[in-house]
Order: sequence, then structure tokens, then C-alpha cells
Amino acid sequence: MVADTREQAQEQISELVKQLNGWAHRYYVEDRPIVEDYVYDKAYRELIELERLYPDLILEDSPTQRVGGQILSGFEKKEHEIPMLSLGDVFSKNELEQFDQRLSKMLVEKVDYSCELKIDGLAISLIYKDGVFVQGSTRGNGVIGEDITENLKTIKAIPLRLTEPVTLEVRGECYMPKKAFVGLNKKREEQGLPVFANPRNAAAGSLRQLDTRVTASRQLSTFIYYLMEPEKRGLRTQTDVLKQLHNWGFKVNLESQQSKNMEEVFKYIDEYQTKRADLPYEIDGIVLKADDLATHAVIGNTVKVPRWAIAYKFPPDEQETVVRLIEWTVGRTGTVTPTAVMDAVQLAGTTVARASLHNPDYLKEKDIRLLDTVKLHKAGDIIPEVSEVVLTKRPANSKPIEIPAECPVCNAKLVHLDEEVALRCINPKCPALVKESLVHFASRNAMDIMGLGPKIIEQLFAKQLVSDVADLYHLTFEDLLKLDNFKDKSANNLLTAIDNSRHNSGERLLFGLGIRHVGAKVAKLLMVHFKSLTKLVAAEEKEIAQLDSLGQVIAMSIVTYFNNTEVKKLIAELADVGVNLEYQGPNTGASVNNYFSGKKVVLTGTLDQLKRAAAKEWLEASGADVVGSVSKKTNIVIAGHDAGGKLTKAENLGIEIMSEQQFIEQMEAVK
Ligand code: 1X8
Repeated sequence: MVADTREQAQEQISELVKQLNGWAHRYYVEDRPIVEDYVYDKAYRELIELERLYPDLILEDSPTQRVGGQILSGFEKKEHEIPMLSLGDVFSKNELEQFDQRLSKMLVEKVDYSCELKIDGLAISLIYKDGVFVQGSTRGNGVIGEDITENLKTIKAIPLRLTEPVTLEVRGECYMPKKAFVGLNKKREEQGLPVFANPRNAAAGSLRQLDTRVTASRQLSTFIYYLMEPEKRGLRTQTDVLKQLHNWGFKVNLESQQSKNMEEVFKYIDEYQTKRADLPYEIDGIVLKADDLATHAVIGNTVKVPRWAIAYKFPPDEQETVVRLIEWTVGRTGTVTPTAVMDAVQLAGTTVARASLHNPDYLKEKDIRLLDTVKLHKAGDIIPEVSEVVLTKRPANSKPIEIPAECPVCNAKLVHLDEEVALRCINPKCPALVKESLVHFASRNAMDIMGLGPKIIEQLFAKQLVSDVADLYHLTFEDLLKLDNFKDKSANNLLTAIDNSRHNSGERLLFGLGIRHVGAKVAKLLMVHFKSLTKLVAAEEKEIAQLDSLGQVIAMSIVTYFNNTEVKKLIAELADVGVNLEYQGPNTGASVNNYFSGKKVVLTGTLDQLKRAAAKEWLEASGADVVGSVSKKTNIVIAGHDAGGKLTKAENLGIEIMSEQQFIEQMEAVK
């Protein structure tokens, strides 16, 4: 969809923003998506294109305004118009009864309660002007917080525009879902970075990022539960406030419940104490609020906390146990990680006997030793974690754990790369690494070897048929017949797939090597510049770092990698077995193999080498729309000889023109 006029563009932009925001609302706020990701992505790309052509027409609630990208120099202070109070805590049902009795004494009418989950996140405040999100801040000390507007804009659950043009302030909790927390820590462990202790710390760290792209990548979400000056909207109860917040487009926690008496409140507590582990976000208790808003003014606040609400905190799920062993294992990217092996205990419904200690720094900081008694809990309700050592129970003459100097699998010397906390094995022949590196090598965006998945690789490895990626190219028909369920045909297919991969453009190989910080995109960029892997191997760190501002970290990672003797041998072996090390031109590598997909293509003139019908069929199979006449909407014109008016028109309109030969090259490049 290409707009012909500015007015059309404006209309299309407005339509797309409305549609995309509607879909995103269903996905991020209501958890009930109505379109497939690719439908969203397609419309999103259209919007980006229109906004690129007409940057002054970008709407403030456009989803493209959420990607982050600003680098902030710091956070401004933000004074809260009304202080953001904390809640009084209680830890027993008995104390809750006392709270109820206090309220009952102060009020004439019987008290109904709004029972809500207490989200373990960070309190935030959001200000909307005429329905548009204008400012967001942290709680800070309750009176003065920090302006984190740009970070909050990246959170998809926060509406950039409300369903009504209202001016108001709301408050709620920003949190990281358990799944996002587990994924983030896993990634950080692999990257050698310190891990976050729990989802709340992870959310806090993510919100205070000066690079808002980092915040955008962290999958934060929010629950809004408080509206300032609700009486101005004619709302009478907290239950109604929650409904209204939801109607304005905020994400509101749907587990809330109105309760008529303490019996019902206790039932709610018991129910969620059980459900807690299954919720996709972490809660640390429940919040009880007098539902009738008129009573809030009557009951009032103390200096620090409201008297009309209270938090009931769940007892911590923590167990003591004894450390029997510290195990060191080699992970996917060579990180060597210590794990505490302990006497098994029951924790939040499962039996736990192991907890990752992440890296040597973490181990040293907690100073966990053999036979120590430790307190164990579950971070994000999922990951067993040692909270602390019970020092009073430490045996006499215990000694700190020694950090290994050599890889527990291959005995190679372990290293710390740059500023990493992780200990790493960087021997590319280390068996622990090889299996994973083979899986990556064969994967779609790398060498794209069809049929060579983790299960086959496991077998090849176990039967000692391969010990590095170069060995793949020595595999014989007989070798493959040794694998489970392999017959003539499957063996032949796999051999052909491996054989074909020799001719891939070099960036696939470069990406396939699995060098840290070298993803498919960086690999492509490097190969476009250096043209040959051999030249990249010989390149200076400075030249790499300056290339499209790739930077020091990537450059150092590449140079360190290629400096390794084992790596040098591996590259030579790959060249020996006929694997291509050269860049083969545009549109040959990873994730660009659909050059024609989604494009309107016109075939004109006489084709010498191809049959016209075959060309059309091939284009359509690649996702192109082959049309008869040239218009502004045409993307590509393929012109044979004696092409006439259509070619002239395409030239006048500035449409991409391809000769038959260029088209054939594209076809061949796009496997
Ligand atoms: C803190 C929290 C509140 C609620 C949920 N989670 C929290 N962490 C709620 O009201 N549903 S209220 C609150 C506060 O007032 N400090």
C-alpha cells in the first residue's frame, strides 16, 4: 500500500495506528490476541514506510514511538502532586481482623473490601493530558521520584492514548513477568553478565536504563490500580475505579474481588496463596482496601500509609538445607557455572536439591562453602536460589570454594573475557561446546542444513563421527547409515544438504561459527565489507570497530576468536573440505532470501533464457504478485529485450528495473 498523496498518507497512517494499537491492546493488555504476529508485523512495516516518507505525520500514539532509541543523560526529578504512599504490612490473619475492627469502629456502615493481589514490582505514576500519556515517574521516596517517561513509553501495556480525552493521574505497579525474568537471567548468564536476584530487581534495573532500547527489550508490563481524584469522575467504589481504568485502556489485574466480610477475605487469601506459583507474575501478598471511596476521606492517612488499606504479606517460602557439593558445568556458550547440590527440600510445591550459583563472583560474594547450612527460596517463584548462608551453623575449619582454573570437561585453561563475571572455556574443540555449536552451525540462518537437528547431532557426536563442524563435510553414506532410522534415502538427503551448504555465501558461515556478539546481521555487514573470511581473519581490531560503528566489544570478540590456534586450524580445515569463505553478493545470505516476497512485479519484453510462464511461476512461488501493467504501486520491472512503453513508464516513475540476467542471478542467489 503506497500513498499517492499526502492526504492519503495521513489517512493511512491514522488507520494503521488505530488498527495496530487495537491489536496490541488485545495482545498486551487483555492477553487475548486476535491476529497472528505476521499480520501485525506487515501492518507495522507499512506504517514505518509511510512514516519514513512523511516524518511530520507521525502520531504521538504511533506504536513506532515505543521502540526506544533515545539515550538519556539522566533522570529529572519529579515531585508528586499527592505523595505516593506505601502500605502498612501485616503478616497474620489475626492482624487483619484487628485492621477490620479498627475500620468498623470508625464507620457507621459495614465495610466492604476490594481484595487485590499485591504485585511484586515497582510503583509508578502516569499522567495523561486530554487522553495522551505525557509523563511517568517512579515512586522515589514517595514525595519526589524520577521522570522515566521515555522508558515507560516502551512498555506496551501502557496506553499512549486513552479511549477518552481525559486529563488524569493514575498509579500502579510495573513488573517483569516470570517468564521474561527467567529468559533474561539465562541470557545474562550466557553473556557472562551478573544475574538479577528476582523479577522486581530486574524490573527496577530495566526502568532505570539510560538507553531506552534496553528497557524496550525487557518485556515489562504494568497493572494499574489507583486513580487520583476518583470523585471527579463520579466513581464511588474502588471496584468501579478498577472497571473505569480498564475501560480507559489500562491493564488492570483481573483477579481482584469484592468481599463482604473477613471470611471472604480469608478465602481470597487462601485461594491466591495456592494459585500464586501458577500466576505469570510474582506477588508477595494481597492488598485489602475499603471499597467505598467516601470512607477514605473519613478514615484518612497516617503520615506514611493510608488507614483504609493494608497489605497482607505471604510468609516467605524459604527452607534451610545443607550444601553437599559444588558442581562446575560448561554451558552452551562455554560459560563455566557453579551449582550448589544440597539435601533435597520441598519448596513452593516442588522438590529442590540444586541451585545455580551463576558465576565465581556470586559464589565468592555469598561465600557458600561445603557443608554450609543455607536458606533456599525460589526467585520469580521458579528458580531455586540460595538467599544466604546461616553462618551460626557453619562448621569449624571450613574453607572457601576454590575456583577452577581448567575446564571440567576438556581441561583447557579457563578465561575471563573483558569485564565479564563469567568464567569461560574458549576451546572450540571442547566437547561441551561442540554439540551446541554444531546445532547452531546447521540452523536456518546459519548454514541451513536441512535435516541436521539436535537429535541427529547428538547421535553423530555419541558415535564419534564428528567432533567439530569441519567433520560434517567428511561424513560418508556408510557413516550416516549407522544412525537410528537412517535408510538410503534419508542418508542421501542429509549428505546432499551438507554438500550444498559448502556453496553458501560467506556470511552464513561467519554467523554459523557462533562468535560472541556476531549475529546474522553483523555477519552480513562484515562480509559485505571484507568480502572474504580470510580478509576478516587478518583484519585489525580498529578497522572492524569503525565499520558502521560496530564498536570495540564486537571487534575485540572477533579478533580474540580468530587469534585462537584451534580456530585457525578449523578455518583451514573448512577451506580444505571446500566450504566457501567468500561473500557472494546481496540477497544470498540469511533472512533476506525473499527479495521478491510481497512485491508487485511486472515482466515485460522478450526473455531469452527463461520461459515467461516459468519466470512468473517462480516469482509467485517466492511470494511476489505478478501484475500486467506498470503503476506507482509496482515495485520491480523485469525487462527483456525490446521492452517498450512499460519500461519507459517504469523509468519515469523511478521503479527498480532488472535485466533478465540480473533476475536470473537473483533467482540463483535465493535458494
Ligand atoms: C502497592 C501495591 C498495590 C497494589 C498491588 N500491588 C502493589 N505492590 C494494589 O493496590 N492492587 S497498592 C500499593 C501501595 O499503595 N503502595
